[in-house]
Amino acid sequence: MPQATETPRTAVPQEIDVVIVGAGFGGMYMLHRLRGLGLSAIVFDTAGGVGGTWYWNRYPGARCDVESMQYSYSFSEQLQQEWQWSEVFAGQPEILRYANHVADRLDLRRDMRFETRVTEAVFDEATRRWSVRTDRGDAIRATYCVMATGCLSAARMPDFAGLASFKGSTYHTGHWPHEGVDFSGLRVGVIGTGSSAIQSIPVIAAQAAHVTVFQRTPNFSIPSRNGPMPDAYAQSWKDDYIARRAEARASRNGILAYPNDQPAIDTAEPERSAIYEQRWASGGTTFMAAFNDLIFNQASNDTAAEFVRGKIRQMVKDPARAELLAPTSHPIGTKRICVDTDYYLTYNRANVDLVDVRDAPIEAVTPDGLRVGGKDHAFDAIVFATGFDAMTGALTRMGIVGRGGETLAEKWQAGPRSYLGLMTSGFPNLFMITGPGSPSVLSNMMVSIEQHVDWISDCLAHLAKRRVDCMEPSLAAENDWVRHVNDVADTTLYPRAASWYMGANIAGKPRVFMPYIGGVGAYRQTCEEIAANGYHGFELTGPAKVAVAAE
Ligand code: FAD
Ligand code: N01
Repeated sequence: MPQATETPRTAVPQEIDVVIVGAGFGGMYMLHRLRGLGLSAIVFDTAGGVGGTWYWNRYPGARCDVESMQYSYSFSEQLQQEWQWSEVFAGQPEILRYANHVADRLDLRRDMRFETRVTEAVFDEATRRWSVRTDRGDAIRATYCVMATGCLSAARMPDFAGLASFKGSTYHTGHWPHEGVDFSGLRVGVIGTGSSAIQSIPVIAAQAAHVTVFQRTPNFSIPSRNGPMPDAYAQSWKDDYIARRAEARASRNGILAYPNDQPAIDTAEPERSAIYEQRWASGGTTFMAAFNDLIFNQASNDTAAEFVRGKIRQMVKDPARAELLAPTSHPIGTKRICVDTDYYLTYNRANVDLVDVRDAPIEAVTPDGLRVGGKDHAFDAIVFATGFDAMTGALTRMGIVGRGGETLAEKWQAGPRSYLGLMTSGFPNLFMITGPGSPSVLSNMMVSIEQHVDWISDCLAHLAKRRVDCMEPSLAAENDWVRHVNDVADTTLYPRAASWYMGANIAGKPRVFMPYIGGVGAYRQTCEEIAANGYHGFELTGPAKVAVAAE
């Protein structure tokens, strides 16, 4: 994992309009918009460069599961026309190149400071300013803070006994070495069967001498059907970007999924299976759009789950192994659905083993490998594909202190509370990009990021126009929103899974469904109505101390 170094860098100002934490796609676009408003802003990131997720997650096989033509910025016609994607689903190196291209094109880096962790952000009620400190000794006062810290940026390592004693190498998928890892000739243990594991296992297995996968919960995975980007397909998007982007913004998940507005429960066989077959053949996450009731109705969901289990049984030759890989503990789609290239087929390889750790968990890391159910497994390398303290981890780990000295970690002890996933009461002028309580991880994140950045930018312009410089949601508005987020989640099957959406992957984390499942289109409309209504539910106070050039 790259450490913060003492790289020489341009000095950090002592006073600024906006501090942005995070230089992923959220922080990059936020900086661009703030410049357009004439506000001064600085971005800090622990990483050594831009890209966020795509800077850190360099594990073999890392790639997007939203089509490249859709997983890209839409705010600049020039950008979306000039960039050429080489694959239908872009791999991590290409997405990182894209992020760097955008940073170059918009000249973003001069207002960014890398290898710098924000360690503290404290709101001073007397001056109504945020005091922000970093691990490089920076101390900066800002009117506004924007947390572009990412929903999946706080990597999570299980605290296995004996971890430090292991003689081989350990890797977390979310902090992969930049120079890559050569697994040739090595015995590799992989812990986890989430999206990161499902992408990396086939690639590691093709290189390593032997791979043992430790599976606690099998996941549903759909083939990606990735391939080189057909020129005509890319051009069709470029010719029609305005209309298609608008359609994506108004959709449920920010992706053109061509949803079938027909319930599975009312569809008789063989038509139902034929529809699943079609979706399976075209591949990707849009499988879940095969019918309109899959996330609402258990009996409908069972038909989709059984279809995928049937595919697993067809692909995996050893019937016992196929049963182990076939998920039965949660409705399909209620844990993030995975997308793969040859994942299940990899289990037909002679050099791949699967160990079920559901009932006999991993007991310890030993100097030579892992001990499970009293049995020792020897490895040269262990890959932790064990996920993230999702949605709240980056925020609660930071040392954010609001009114009355209350920390965000304290406020969110029983689960995250926000108004629209954009702000939380008691923490004035602190905005979150894709915060808990917004659609965020349930969507094409590019669509959600752009929507939040645009909303925050318009809001800051509004504050300047109104000559106020302090904004905070009322507790009543926040309570109503939290209730609404929960109510909508409870109409679905999502809360039935022990997922990271529910905080279930972190011991002691409260079980609360964190993202907003009302759909990005409906959510956008709500945000726009609230803004048009004078930012209803927010309290706006104070004299203007910032100047805004343009709206
Ligand atoms: P991030 O990209 O996570 O950036 C946040 C940045 O904040 C990080 O660089 C981090 O270092 C920095 N940071 C956090 N805390 C601090 C601190 N205290 N001090 C300084 N810096 C800090 N989404 C999709 O829509 N489609 C996909 O196919 C998809 N694939 C994914 C694959 C992987 C492997 C992962 C992990 C996530 C994927 N996502 C996907 C979600 C992805 O996180 C978003 O799409 C998007 O990249 C998030 O951008 P962001 O700027 O909000 O956050
Ligand atoms: O993390 P995860 P991830 N012993 O939390 C297991 C996005 N993403 O990095 O399910 C044994 O999903 C854990 O088991 P269980 C996407 O949003 C997208 O894979 O808790 N096992 C699980 O199997 C995704 O959802 C892509 O029982 C242990 C795994 O580790 C999110 O990022 C690619 C364990 C963690 O899975 C996170 O995905 C990659 C233990 N002690 C990521 N602790 C795309 O395809 C944990 N596990 C676009």
